[in-house]
Amino acid sequence: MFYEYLLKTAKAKGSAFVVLVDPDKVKPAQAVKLGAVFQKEGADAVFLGTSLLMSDQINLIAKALKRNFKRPIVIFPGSAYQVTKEADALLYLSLISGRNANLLIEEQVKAAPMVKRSGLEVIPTGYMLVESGRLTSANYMSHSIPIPHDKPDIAMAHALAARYLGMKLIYMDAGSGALSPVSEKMIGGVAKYAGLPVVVGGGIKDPETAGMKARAGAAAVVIGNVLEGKFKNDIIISFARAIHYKDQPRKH
Ligand code: 1GP
Repeated sequence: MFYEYLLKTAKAKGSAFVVLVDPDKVKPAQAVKLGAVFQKEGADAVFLGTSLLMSDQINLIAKALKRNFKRPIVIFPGSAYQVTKEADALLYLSLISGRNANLLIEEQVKAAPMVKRSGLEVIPTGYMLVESGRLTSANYMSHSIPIPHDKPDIAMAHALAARYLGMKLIYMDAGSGALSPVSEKMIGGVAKYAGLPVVVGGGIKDPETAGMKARAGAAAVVIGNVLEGKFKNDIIISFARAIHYKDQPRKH
């Protein structure tokens, strides 16, 4: 199960390294090759999804990825249209930082029967958008105001409310291509205060920054934009090393 796997991986390696694949930005043949690179260079999971799905190939991409990638493929959906049974699990997101009823509950209602039929593992996830220095697709598409980046208390209260509502995971997202990622102070504050595993993503552009987010207390660090178009082995491996900060090779 993905949830237990995530907790175990974070405990053993420091944090899990997740690659975000936008199903609109790769072709199935390329996804087959990417799966091999992710598998070889130490990605712990793939998140598959986007704010606005333009194509209808999410099934094909999930299928293609799993030809070579043997770790979890998890749907990170922008809407109810992004459910595919080809994946292993689904982040059942509720946009708790917003007050848009559509993304708090309506998309979830539309998706529920489909999700039940899919047999996917469902992870109830409190999804928070955090101000990032620019208008991101996630902000625009969600019609919501992000949490101010320098107000960890607001994020902490949201995360605790999510826990009391029964959610199992917090996703703190500055949005894809964010100018500045979520701060370490906010990550650490939320993880401690809510006592839930925290996934962090959005605008993390280099391994050093990724390592800092991992050490701040993130259970998983998500890297998307910066890898797109250059899914090269050496870049992937340096992100993996930085995020797996507990898992360093022993010195002789
Ligand atoms: C966005 O958290 C993800 O939802 C990843 O963001 O594409 O900026 O890495 P990037």
